[in-house]
Amino acid sequence: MIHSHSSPSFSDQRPGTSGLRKKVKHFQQQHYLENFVQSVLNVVGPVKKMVLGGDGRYFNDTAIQIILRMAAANGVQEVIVGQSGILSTPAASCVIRKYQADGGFILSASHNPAGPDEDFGIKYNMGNGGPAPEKVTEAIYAATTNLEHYTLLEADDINLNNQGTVTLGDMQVQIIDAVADYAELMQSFFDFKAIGSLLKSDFRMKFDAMHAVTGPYAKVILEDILGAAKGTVMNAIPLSDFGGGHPDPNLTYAKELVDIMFNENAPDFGAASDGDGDRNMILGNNFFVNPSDSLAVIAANATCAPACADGLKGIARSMPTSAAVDRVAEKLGVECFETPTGWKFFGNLMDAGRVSLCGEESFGTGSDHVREKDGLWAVLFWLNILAVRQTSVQNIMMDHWKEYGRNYYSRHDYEAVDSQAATDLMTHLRAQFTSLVGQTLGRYTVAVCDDFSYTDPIDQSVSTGQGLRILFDDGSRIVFRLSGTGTQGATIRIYLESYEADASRCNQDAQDALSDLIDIAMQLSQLKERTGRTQPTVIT
Ligand code: VG1
Ligand code: CO
Repeated sequence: MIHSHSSPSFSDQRPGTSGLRKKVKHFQQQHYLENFVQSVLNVVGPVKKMVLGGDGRYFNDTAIQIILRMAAANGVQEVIVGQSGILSTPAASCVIRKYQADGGFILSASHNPAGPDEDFGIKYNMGNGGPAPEKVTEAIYAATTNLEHYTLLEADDINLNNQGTVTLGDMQVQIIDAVADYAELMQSFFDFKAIGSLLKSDFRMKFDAMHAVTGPYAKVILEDILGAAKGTVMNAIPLSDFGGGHPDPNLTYAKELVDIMFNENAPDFGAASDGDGDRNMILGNNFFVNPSDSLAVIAANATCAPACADGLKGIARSMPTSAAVDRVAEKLGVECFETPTGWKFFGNLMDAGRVSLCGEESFGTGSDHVREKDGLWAVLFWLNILAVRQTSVQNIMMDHWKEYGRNYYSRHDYEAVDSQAATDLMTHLRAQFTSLVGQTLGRYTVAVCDDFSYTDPIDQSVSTGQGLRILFDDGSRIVFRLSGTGTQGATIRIYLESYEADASRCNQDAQDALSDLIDIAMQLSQLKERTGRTQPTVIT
């Protein structure tokens, strides 16, 4: 029986950079999840066929059953669910596209910790497999603030542990293998024969799944299909609290892997992915590849992968991502786009056939094989390059800098700072913009200061307020942004970049090379005084 419930409507359901993220306890408030889901269905509907899955974090099971009952009450005819309710974000994108669904719900708070006292998240992806664009998320937000009722089918939970088709009211629920379609797509993209030979040679690799969703995907693809040694994938069993960890593949939170890779007897290649499987970190033997450089290396070596044998259509990067890839695009003679932060801004460019490779400095890389960034895909791309070039990760990076010069790059994150202090810091920076232009700070002269805004070249939609930029006349820059994915206080991100053309000066430590810019950023923002912080929480 279908029941209509009145909903109190909520004022805090505006999706951020990637969906709605809140503490689990917040999501557990009566009607909270339902209010959001009904608003989505009202805005994007009618949805006939949809995909549903999540990263397996705490509350995934409960949320899936609620969404299924709501889908059944809202005229959805078929839902494709990953077995046990699991789908990595890139796999969900793959499945939406493959089965030509109208869209899908992805349940994840990505790299944020999980558990009863931690984070949960939900987002809606469109029929192209990509995150809903800003105009849709804004319409959803408007709907959440004045929803009056939602409908739900009264029914028992359904068992999602076995593959097959079951019915819920008039709706079909197809439970699929969460890994198979994605693994097939990877096989069609890369040279599995070459990668397999590499992995079966004396080449050693470690992949850290961080007890999150990529465990089963990595085991099947790396160990079962490609023949990497058993145990190559560590922390492979997904846990609802990610083992108490912070599933963010960076030098701070992927410490276990970092310790293995920065060691005397380190393997040749190390990689990690995040909670929902869309991020990647690439490490060599005692060597870290900055994500912006990783994007540039993939672009420069793209033809190593059979799917890119004919070259790239074009490249896009988010604004804070370093311009290393721009140099590659220029050399290749392809278009290069600079978009705001968040994968939703790449969808139109990919759909229009303008770009085939996209990336963000936040450990996100992907292509038009799906419409999400894709962690394992990036790892396989590196393996494919290593298999073709038969040299080390470090050598590949050094060769790249020799050819293109190096964009020294770092991001400093100050997590969970007081929200008011963070807003005031941004206001303080903005207030200096006019007087800063033309000023010389140490060896840098300010050329432009602005608040980044973007006009989508395909549909002309405009996004403003995407980050404060201080651009120097030699191409160096400092960018300040407030995170749109955190759930506690505010996170201030400072992005620092400078360019070095001289190959003999490309081997410095990034923090040393950027130390003057770091000082300037501290002075201009008064960060220490305003937040009481003396050190970043995470340095990339
Ligand atoms: C962060 C990253 C951004 C990324 C987003 C979602 O956003 O900076 O590049 O697209 O997370 O990634 P923000 O607003 O906190 O800076 V995922 O893997 O969390 O969904
Ligand atoms: Co993620």
